[in-house]
Amino acid sequence: MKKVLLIGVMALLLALAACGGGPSGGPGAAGEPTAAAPADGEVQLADELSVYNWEDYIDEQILRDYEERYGVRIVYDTYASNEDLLTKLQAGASGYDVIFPSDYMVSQMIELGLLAEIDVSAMPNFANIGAEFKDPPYDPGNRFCIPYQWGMTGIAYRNGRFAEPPDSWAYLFDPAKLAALAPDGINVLNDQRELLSAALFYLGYSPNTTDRTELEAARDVILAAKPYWKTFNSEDYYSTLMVSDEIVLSHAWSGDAAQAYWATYDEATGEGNWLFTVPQEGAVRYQDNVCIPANSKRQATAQHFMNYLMEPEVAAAITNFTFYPSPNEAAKAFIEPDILNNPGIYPPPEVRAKMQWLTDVGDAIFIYDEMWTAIKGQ
Ligand code: N2P
Repeated sequence: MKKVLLIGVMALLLALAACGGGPSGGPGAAGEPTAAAPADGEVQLADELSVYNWEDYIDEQILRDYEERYGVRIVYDTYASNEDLLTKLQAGASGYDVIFPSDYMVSQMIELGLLAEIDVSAMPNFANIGAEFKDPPYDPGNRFCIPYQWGMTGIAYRNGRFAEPPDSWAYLFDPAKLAALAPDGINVLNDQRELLSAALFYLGYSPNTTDRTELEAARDVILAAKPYWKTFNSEDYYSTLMVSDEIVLSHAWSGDAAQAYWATYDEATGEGNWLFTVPQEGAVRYQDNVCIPANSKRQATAQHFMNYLMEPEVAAAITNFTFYPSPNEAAKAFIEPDILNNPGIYPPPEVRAKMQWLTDVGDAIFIYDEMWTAIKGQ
């Protein structure tokens, strides 16, 4: 006991000594070393890098490997939605060096001057990214971001509970269907663009509409269905609601649904408890990205880390853990064949054809915000 205490005191003293007496610690405190200019093609790495990602979106061992290889300590934190990320960045000195916004949010952030320019020509592993994922409309020329992973939004449902796959948004919005399901539990994503777009698809409108009347109709469909929903959760729903059998149906991101499938996989039956379907009315397809906030003080280290994420084995390890498809062509050789051949993870062309990207809706975002406040407030 005494020994433990003593070690504790010593650690505290060492920590204080390291602080040098001044205010320190926390992300963003120290920048990159500037004293000695790095040799050609080499980067002087900072001691620390602050990485801010979606919940359950990387195997944290990948971060530990980077720390070990390069001696950079990674401070890791997670968020639940693009809007939460935006709010953090807009609040000013977040201290984050690496962030993972989706397509439409990248455009919004570029517009708001929140992202630092990157230089993909200084990232040799950018060559591993498939042509289809480069130079996206939301970031022409990849001036700000590299693609990370992509996926689909649809409906996850309990295996054995439905006679037919619930492949319509009616399973989230039609009170006639909801009455029978509600006692067993329904979850929706706590995400304004995602939930409004599900209602917009259901009504036959564009998920990127800027028309107030259409958005009000989507809001009303959501408000009518809300009493039947148990939870709004896009953060840990796969583990706390799906795997633990608290619900039978969830508005879901494809990889999270696949994680629930494998977490409940039963060797004896050869099946998991959760399946995933893309509603026939259409659904969102997203591409998430790796970018650097404009006020990051460790941009060279952040770029070095981004290049690491695009190593074929690293990108494959990310997909093998998250079950989201990788835009990294060279990673395919290292991705589990069960994942590559799973149409719920890598959708076939006819499913892809039904899917749309969310785009920046410009000033109409204020109408979206207003609808969301009405939805969450009641
Ligand atoms: C993973 C979150 C996926 C991000 N839990 C959806 N854009």
